[in-house]
Amino acid sequence: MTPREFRDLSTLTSWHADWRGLKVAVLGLGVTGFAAADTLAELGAEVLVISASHDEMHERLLAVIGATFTLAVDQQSPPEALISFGADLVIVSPGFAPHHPFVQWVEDTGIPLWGDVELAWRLRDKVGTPAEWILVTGTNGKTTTVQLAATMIAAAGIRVAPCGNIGTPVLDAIRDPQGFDVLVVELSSYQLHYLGEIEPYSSVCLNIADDHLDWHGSEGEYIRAKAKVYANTKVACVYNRADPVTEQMVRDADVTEGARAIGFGLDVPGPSDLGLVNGILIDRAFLDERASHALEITTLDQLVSLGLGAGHIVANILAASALARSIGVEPEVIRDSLVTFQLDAHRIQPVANEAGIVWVDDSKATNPHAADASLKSFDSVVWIVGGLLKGVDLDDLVRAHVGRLRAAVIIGADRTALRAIFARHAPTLTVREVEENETSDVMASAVRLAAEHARAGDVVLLAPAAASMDQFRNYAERGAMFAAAVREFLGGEADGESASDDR
Ligand code: UMA
Repeated sequence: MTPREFRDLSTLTSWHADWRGLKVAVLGLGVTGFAAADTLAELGAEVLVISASHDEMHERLLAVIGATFTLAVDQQSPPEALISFGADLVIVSPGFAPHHPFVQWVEDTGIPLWGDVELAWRLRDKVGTPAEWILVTGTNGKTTTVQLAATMIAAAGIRVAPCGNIGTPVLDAIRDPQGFDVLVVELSSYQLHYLGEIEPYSSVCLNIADDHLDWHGSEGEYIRAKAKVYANTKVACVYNRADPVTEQMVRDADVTEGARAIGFGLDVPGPSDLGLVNGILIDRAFLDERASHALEITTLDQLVSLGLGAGHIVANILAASALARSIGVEPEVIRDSLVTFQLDAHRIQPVANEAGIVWVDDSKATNPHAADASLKSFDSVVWIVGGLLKGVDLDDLVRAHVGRLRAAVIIGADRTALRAIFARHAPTLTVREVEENETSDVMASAVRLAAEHARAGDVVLLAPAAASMDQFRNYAERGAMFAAAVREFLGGEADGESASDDR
């Protein structure tokens, strides 16, 4: 077979380039796939969208914008529609793993394959001067840090949009009619895997722990993907002093000449760092006399009074401050912006406080690293745990926290592994299980079992260390069902307002 000749895509680096007639296959019809198809159709490309699921609204809209849709429920091999389309380019949604048969076929065939973030980077000059991009990744705390950084930057009067894995595709942000000065882009390891060459203004990898090993195939691949966040950074590569892997990533990164490495952490900062001294959050990076001076951002007392005092949240605030400082936001502006900042729901959120027992929804703790931060915040815990473990091991987590556990309640699919882990590291602990087939009322049963063991002074903590999709639509639904079950169980007396915010 003669190898196919592909169209030269090297000139397609601008919204104003000629994209007309380009044949583009888009894999996936979720928010990413639709944003990609919509953008490319607007640019005059010929678009074919292929996806396993069938969202009627998106499918109808595809017809309106003139794109073609093929439903491919069987994903063992590429559909005929994709093979015969003769694509010049394929845009892949982040949910498609690298070993997915369609992705493999595209790579074997040699068709250029981009993620949506690379496409957005090429098209970022649609409106006025392109925005600077600040990139945020890490195993945990990405969304909170993106929201914090965007809040701090907006408080300085800069037009800024949070986007990416947080929920708004970057392609939607770059097509905003007014345009932005800065985009704070949350990138998942999936998006980073498919990322081509981009030049961020500043970037951070908050932390690294095992997650998504099924998707990436190995820990090494996961870390390699995350490390791409620092490539070509122009101003500040922000890393976590408590996580040497992130520092090594910065050392190994090929950055733009002049970019600086900036550490953040809960300990005393050195020059070029942000950190804590005697309960004060300090910047020793973004001032000329950093060898001898420091700038005060805020105090731990103030953060505690705002409900932002948990260690991992303070670390996120320091990382976000480093990003905001890198773009020139003043420390006082950062401090003031925190006063109105609210953490999203399902992130270590107290939902009830009754008879001395605090019920806390940290459904967002979808991996052991997040559950570790959550468990660390409390002394005596009845722990609701389990779901889809994503190939990740919970041995260390259980071993580390057995001392603070009053009891554990197992939910979700991957229970055999969990049972064995508790037997190994906590043989005397009371471990209860919600029956696996009890899918309609998992949380009602979990709450009832937890209440049997919780005593005054305890926290009943939903921090499952696992993904939710075996029993719930997503972590938000899991958290909402937990909160509803708690209220139901407590007889409708407790509500979010009356909940204690002690962490
Ligand atoms: N699909 C297939 N085959 C596959 C995978 C997906 O056909 O093997 C199809 C589905 O049928 C569906 C579409 O692709 O039609 C879904 O695409 P997607 O899974 O890439 O999801 P999107 O709706 O495009 O949302 C994605 C991110 N989802 C994932 O990475 C799984 C969203 O992050 C992100 O907000 C959005 O892009 C905008 O950037 C969600 C997430 O769970 C919140 N992220 C993971 C995490 O945070 O841990 C990585």
